[in-house]
Amino acid sequence: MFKHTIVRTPCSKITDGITSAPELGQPIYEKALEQHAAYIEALKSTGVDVMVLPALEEYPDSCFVEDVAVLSEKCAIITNLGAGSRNGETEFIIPAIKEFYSEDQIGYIKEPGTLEGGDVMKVGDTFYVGVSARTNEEGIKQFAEFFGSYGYEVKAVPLSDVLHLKTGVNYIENNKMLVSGEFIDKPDFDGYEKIVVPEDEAYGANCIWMNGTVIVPLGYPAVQKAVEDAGYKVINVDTSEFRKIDGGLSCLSLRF
Ligand code: CIR
Repeated sequence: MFKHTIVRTPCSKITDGITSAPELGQPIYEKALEQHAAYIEALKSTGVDVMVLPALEEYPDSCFVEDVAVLSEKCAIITNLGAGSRNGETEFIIPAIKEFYSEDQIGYIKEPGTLEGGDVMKVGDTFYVGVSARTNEEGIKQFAEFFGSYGYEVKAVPLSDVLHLKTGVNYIENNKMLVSGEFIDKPDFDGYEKIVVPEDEAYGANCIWMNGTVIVPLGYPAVQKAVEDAGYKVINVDTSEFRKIDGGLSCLSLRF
């Protein structure tokens, strides 16, 4: 069960966030703020507290706080972002992490290693880590050394078609996973009960399990039905403005 979450308020420069889909247009800042506020309420309704960090105007993508750290029951790691323009974001998460973890429980990914939290999917005591355009082998090696020393297992999963691992595969507990695109047939996930997300709802694969409830992005009816049929209570949050810059539900928080 999760007790805590950390989020960061979107900044007005969110309009300049990195995107692979410029055809969707720029996010509308005011709407992003409204959607972010609704996201916070959805998190709270699942029984967690929410630490809300202030906007960082110099970093357009800084509301995607999932990428700057990976948190677990026993330890935490501060990442080293593969996206150059986002690189300075990590220093602003450290004080927040230190409120929950002692100095010796915190590790750091260092150059030439890169790793982004969106590439890390926790399944019990196992971490699957995507080898992506943002996360390299050296980053995963450092990650595995650190989390390995706390008894966690780390498995690398190469990916090619999407930004991050969790863009296309998300664990919703009870041995169930939402999978889309290149992850549908990946042998790494053979032992799990796969909920296959149709191609036209691929963005909807990025759902988050929160203490028995699954938060599903608004507007993905096939995903929603599949998650409900799997026995979960569903809450919807509209993420249309974050989608325009490749962000989804998981990217917007750290959950631990
Ligand atoms: C980026 O390209 O870094 C942002 N525009 C989107 C980050 C999404 N984060 C995530 O999937 N964890």
